[in-house]
Amino acid sequence: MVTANKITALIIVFSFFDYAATYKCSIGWYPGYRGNCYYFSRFGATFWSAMSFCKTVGGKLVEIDSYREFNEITRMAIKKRFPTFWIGITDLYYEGAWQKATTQARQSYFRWYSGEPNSDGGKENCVEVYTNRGMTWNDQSCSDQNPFVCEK
Ligand SMILES: [Ca+2]
Ligand SMILES: [Ca+2]
Ligand SMILES: [Ca+2]
Repeated sequence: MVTANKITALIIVFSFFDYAATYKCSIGWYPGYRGNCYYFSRFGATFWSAMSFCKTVGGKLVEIDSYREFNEITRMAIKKRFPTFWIGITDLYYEGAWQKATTQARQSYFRWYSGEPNSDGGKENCVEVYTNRGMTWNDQSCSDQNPFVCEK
């Protein structure tokens, strides 16, 4: 029989795991998908500056591994009122071959806005998220300035 004491003990154990998961991330980072920690920049930067910033703080420009991860970080970006933000996906190395910017693994999950990617002007090689257009993606010039999300 499950007693009230056992239930209390279970609640304490689970609260501890919640606490451990929350505080695994350093100050300013949010816990999320598969135990990762996420940082949301308060400033805009080019794609390459965003990459080096994330590296400097011990992470990488966020790489989207699944809809669940994308959905989690985009909802947080919406709360922070980011109109757009960079994610770590590029086709800089080979036009039309989208890969993760840091690990260079092939990107298999996509969520393009209608008509994208269009490589406008033949020089759009980096991916930004439109938070206000159904959380979809656009290929954009890498020298544009956007807020961004780091992951570690
Ligand atoms: Ca990821
Ligand atoms: Ca391109
Ligand atoms: Ca585009």
